[in-house]
Amino acid sequence: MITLSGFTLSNYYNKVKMVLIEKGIPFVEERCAMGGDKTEEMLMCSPLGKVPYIRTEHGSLCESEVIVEYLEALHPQPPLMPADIWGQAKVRELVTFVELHLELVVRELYPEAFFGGKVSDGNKARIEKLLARNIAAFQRLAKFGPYLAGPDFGLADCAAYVSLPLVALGTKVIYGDDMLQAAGIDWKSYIKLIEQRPSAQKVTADRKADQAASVAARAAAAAN
Ligand SMILES: N[C@@H](CCC(=O)N[C@@H](CS)C(=O)NCC(=O)O)C(=O)O
Repeated sequence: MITLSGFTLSNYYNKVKMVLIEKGIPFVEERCAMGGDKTEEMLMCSPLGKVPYIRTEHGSLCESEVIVEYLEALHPQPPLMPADIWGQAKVRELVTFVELHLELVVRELYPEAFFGGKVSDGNKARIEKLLARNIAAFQRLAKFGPYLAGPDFGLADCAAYVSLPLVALGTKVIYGDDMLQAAGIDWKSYIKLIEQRPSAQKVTADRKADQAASVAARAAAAAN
């Protein structure tokens, strides 16, 4: 049985969870606290102390894209990658744009956008410029036809479903403008389409439940 470790606020954790559900692979979740101690046991599984990682009968594996490609190879049905090698490469290209050129860039805004921290004005200006360029590039590649890579749902959609809303929300909070929407990317309709899938409904419901529980726990701690 595969154990998925991490927390449901993590987009990368939710991407892997969505793939496990899509493929009907049995798994158990092992929640670790966000910002919790990076124990030696965790670092043995994920040397950068990042989530998600999985534990399997063979050992542990980290990096979400590595994990989902492993799952795809292990359980080819139902396929979340095109059958042809070119199609597979195009999916990887899209995932790289979503994660490396969009999410990883906007991630620098999260401390202020979502966690009550501060991002310097200089960094905000630098990130805005870079994002504008990267969003335009992503727009050239993304098909939305209706799925990210074309007519079939797949791994690119699992990556986009969990990360595009963060790009939109992060930029909206920091710059007052959802940069995806401003560029003409109708990401909300796309997310609605993906949300028809039970896998997306499940990861979102679990994330919201955990968020509500942590808000309640903080309120209770503040009241004491
Ligand atoms: N490239 C990694 C990124 C994972 C990642 O950034 N995870 C975040 C949560 S979304 C994390 O563990 N952050 C904690 C930390 O960096 O200490 C992947 O795809 O798995």
